[in-house]
Amino acid sequence: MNRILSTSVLTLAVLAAAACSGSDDAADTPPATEPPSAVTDAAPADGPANAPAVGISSSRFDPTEIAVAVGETVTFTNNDPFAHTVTARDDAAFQFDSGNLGQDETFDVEFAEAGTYDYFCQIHPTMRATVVVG
Ligand SMILES: [Cu+2]
Repeated sequence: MNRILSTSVLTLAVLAAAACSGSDDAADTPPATEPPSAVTDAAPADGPANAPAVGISSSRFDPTEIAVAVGETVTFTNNDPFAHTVTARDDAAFQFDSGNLGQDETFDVEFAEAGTYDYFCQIHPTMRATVVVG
């Protein structure tokens, strides 16, 4: 009785070893090569000319500082549903004033000389920003 049982156990052990050796082959399979990475850095189509522009949204000039070359024209656009101005005056090196700009109205200023030009909104004097030319 004991002898028969131990023979059966040995047989099972041999079968198990054979099964293990079969699965070893699968482990040796080289990893799949990675697919070529997709090109994801394509730049979006260029918008209209790369002209310097400042938007006005939520009572803020955006950007609050913009750098342009001498002779460039900056276009200011009011995106708020209420009026703002784009104003530099009094002791400013270069004075300009848009007057009240309604929603979606624009105001262009050509900066012909190098310098740093601070401007503000007359209606909301805490709105301030700067154009750096040069
Ligand atoms: Cu304003």
